Amino acid sequence: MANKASEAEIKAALEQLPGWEHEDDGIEKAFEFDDFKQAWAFMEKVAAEAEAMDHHPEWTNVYNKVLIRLSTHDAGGLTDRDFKLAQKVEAAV
Ligand code: HBI
Repeated sequence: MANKASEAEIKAALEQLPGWEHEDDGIEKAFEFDDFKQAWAFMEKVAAEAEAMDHHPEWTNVYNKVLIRLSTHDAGGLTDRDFKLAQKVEAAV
């Protein structure tokens, strides 16, 4: 799926990604950790996966919370790359 995902494809992909929500042209999930050190360790893992994929999250971190938003800017919406990175994010928790 190199092109923008259809609503049906998005729905099917999100069934495999508990907690992720479709917002506008992306998917989002908020993560909470015990402290900043754990949040940062998680972000380091996700950053390495993102760089390896050449696909990068929009994210914010406040102390122990990390909000991640994934969207394929080049395609103007969601693609398989977002769902693949979301799976890697889940594996990094
Ligand atoms: N990351 N989320 C996201 N979406 C993109 O379209 C994207 C990216 N990282 C790199 C990238 N595109 C490159 O293909 C170029 O746009 C530099």
